[in-house]
Amino acid sequence: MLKKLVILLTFIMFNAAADDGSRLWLKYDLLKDARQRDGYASLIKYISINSDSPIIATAANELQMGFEGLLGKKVSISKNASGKTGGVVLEISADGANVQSLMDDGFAITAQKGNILISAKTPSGVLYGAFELLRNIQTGKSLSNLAFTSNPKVKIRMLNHWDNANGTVERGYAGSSMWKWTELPFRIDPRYIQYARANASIGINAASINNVNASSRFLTAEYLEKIGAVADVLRPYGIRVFISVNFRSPRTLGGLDTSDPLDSNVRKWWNDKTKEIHKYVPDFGGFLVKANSEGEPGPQDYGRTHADGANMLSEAMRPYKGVVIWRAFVYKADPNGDRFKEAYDQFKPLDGTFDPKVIVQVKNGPIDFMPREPFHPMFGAFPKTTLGMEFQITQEYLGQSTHLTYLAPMFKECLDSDTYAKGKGSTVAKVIDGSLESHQNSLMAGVANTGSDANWTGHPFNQANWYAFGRLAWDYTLSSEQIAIEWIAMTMTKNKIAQDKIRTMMMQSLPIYVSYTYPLGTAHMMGEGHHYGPEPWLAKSGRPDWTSVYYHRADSVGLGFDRTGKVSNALSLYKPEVQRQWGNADECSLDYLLWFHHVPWTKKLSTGRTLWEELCVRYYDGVEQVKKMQVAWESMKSEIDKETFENVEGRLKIQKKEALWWRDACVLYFNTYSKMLIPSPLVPPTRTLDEVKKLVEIYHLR
Ligand code: GCW
Repeated sequence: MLKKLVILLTFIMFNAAADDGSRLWLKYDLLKDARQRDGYASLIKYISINSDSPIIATAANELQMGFEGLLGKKVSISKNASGKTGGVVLEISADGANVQSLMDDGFAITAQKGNILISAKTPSGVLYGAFELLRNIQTGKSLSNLAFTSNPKVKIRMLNHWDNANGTVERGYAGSSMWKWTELPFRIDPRYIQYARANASIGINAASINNVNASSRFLTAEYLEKIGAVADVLRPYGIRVFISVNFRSPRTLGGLDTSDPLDSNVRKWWNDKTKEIHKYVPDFGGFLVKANSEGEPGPQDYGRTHADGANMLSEAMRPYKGVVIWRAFVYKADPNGDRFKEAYDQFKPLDGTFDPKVIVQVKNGPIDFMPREPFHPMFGAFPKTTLGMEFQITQEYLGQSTHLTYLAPMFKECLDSDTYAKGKGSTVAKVIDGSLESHQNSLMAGVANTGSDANWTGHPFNQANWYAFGRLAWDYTLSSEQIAIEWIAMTMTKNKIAQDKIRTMMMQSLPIYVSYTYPLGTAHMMGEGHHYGPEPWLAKSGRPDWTSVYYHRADSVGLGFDRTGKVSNALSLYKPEVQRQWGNADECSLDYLLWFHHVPWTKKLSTGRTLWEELCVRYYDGVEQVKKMQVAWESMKSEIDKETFENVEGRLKIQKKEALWWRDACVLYFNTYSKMLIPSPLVPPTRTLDEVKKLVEIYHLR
């Protein structure tokens, strides 16, 4: 009897195994509704392929695995079996009717002659179509009368890993690096394959595998062999590998006495090195370069320009398909300047001088991935240069791995912004997809949030940001809500009521985070170095533009950085329509107000409250909203996997504690300038500013 009980308990324990999140949105658990399952199964009896491409094999195997999990049915794969009905037919076709409107990676899914036909011009297109079909089943969509075509908006859809050779990850909050450099090339961690599947499932087709603060080590033969092994794993998933390079490599690695981009020996060194890279990685994606930024070497060290540097590398890449991605994240330390304008000013004279193979990668905003930034003024102002987008998926300034913040609305806010470069409708999205100025290349990059944590991203909800990035790089017209709905259904729960509640939480999460950290267009007030928690009083740092006071400019009169003609005039970098949108403090959206104006504490805003009152209300409201998120989450306990539930529950507790920390720090600190009462019915913080300042030490962040 006892033995039977033990067996039963063991059975229950193993079958109710908690979900560690490692399967991401590709869970493929058996659909609970038998009728629905049978409905799908009746349409899917076999998988047919018409090619030996390894990518097609990936697609067929993925479908087979997905059908087995979701439908509980083993479906065979056979070659050229499309004559029968009831098949999922994967078809590469150069010119069939289905593929006529398709770009290279695009696909069509159609119901034809009793089969589900996935057609594309390229193997990658078929792979993306296969994942789309699986997503349809995972999210419970009907498969009858399928007639669906999809093309990616952007050609290079890329993750940038800021991973170091020693296993650390710059701004990584999910454990250490997922790349095991000491084991490569001999041992291939199975997680590389899971990573590749996850990326392919959302259309990501490129990855730069090392930190942009790059070590030359990655260009040694030893490391190139390791990188080659990674590329071999990613290739069948349609993903190309890029390498971040250190501009000084000809000196540090090649033994030359200069890295001057106009020096013939330096150019030869890069040409030879690029050739060598292609021996290990024949489909090498290209170089990613951070130069003359935050102490990194670059062409300016030799009196040369960014274009000189980038064009030297593109010359080396000329015989090959890949590109050169040159980052525009540059800024000089000038206490009297405005960092907002730096990249624009340095790059503007170079528009038209970059080789067509060069893509200049621009962060979404002019400062640095702040929770809310106006779109970067370079977008729309560089007609002759291919500009790519750099978003940050890892949440350096957005609560890292402990605050729930769904970033799709932030990505969208930037992409949908109108630059007015060629009149109304010249959105940032149209700049970076190349359509506005008819550029051949296009790029959307996201700084990855993946690490060695079992669930890849630390906070379970951070997975949604990886997912949303990929989906938007494929199609930025998708709504944030739609993407959240998909992700929740595949990842979190099948219960409709819980799905709605989670969607609401996700959609509100960014505005909530902004309320208790950076309301009304404030920026850059986080703890020094680690960038976690509040430190609005930070006045001394290695550089003036690494302090907080440089940005918020609080004084006895008011708060905010005047970027109108009266002070920095950064607004003048935008087109007149955009200047009008933000240039007048009475009309500027409150979300952006303090980005552009120094506003008196006593000024009445459109809400009817003074600036000081509005600031307090937002900080306090942010905290209250976090409490509401906690209540909402608790109400879903029975519908969420236990491990995931408790994981999020714990992180929400941290978020509440730290929202209070932000609120008290900022309200108490700004109060020393405004000298106004915290408006009732808000209750003043129970701790003093000095006590809050000490928290930085208590949190061991220094
Ligand atoms: O946001 C800042 C980060 C640095 C980063 C840099 C960059 C890779 O604090 O850690 O360095 O931006 O984007 O180059």
